[in-house]
Amino acid sequence: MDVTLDKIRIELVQGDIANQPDVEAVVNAANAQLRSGGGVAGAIHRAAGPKLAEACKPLAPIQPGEAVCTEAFDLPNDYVIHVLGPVYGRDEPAAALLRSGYENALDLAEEHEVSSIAFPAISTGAFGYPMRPAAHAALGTMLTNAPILEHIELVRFVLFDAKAMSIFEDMLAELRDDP
Ligand code: AR6
Repeated sequence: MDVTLDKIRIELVQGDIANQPDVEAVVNAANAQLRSGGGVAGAIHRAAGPKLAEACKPLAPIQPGEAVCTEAFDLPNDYVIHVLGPVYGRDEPAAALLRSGYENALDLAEEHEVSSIAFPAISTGAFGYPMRPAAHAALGTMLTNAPILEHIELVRFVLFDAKAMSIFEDMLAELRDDP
């Protein structure tokens, strides 16, 4: 599914965030120490190689809602933007922190004059954020920011399974019709 809003194309695809060769920046659902781990962070660090962990070391730790940018090393992208999402039920206010994470990633991408960026569904795995409100925060932040983006033309959400994909599709349709 894709939708164009204020000249920004929003794409929803099912797949692997570590295998998106046609976007300039990929977003990592990071941990505070910016180390490898399970889920997205594991896939990104494995594909990028050990230099990514080295590049991350001096930037850690980060706080929920923050984002930092590194090179992408062996990944087929130019940049990795590492976002620490909120742990659901612990880091509050959860929705505002999740939105800040997405917004800070967009700001960094704009600073680096990136035209295409791919996001995973931040916080919805190990951090336990329910998919529907997470999709609302993720897509809502894109819709709010679309009019002020200068360089970004494509925002892709890479969803891991069919359930997440269908929740994001429903949410995008809802927000498009009634922003
Ligand atoms: N590509 C796209 N989406 C994926 C992939 C992938 N390769 N792998 C998992 N997902 P998570 P979080 C989905 O746990 O909740 C890590 O261990 C997954 O199904 O990666 O922000 C870090 O080290 C889920 O919907 O991120 C942190 O400690 C979503 O991506 C912690 O987990 C996010 O799952 C971060 O937790």
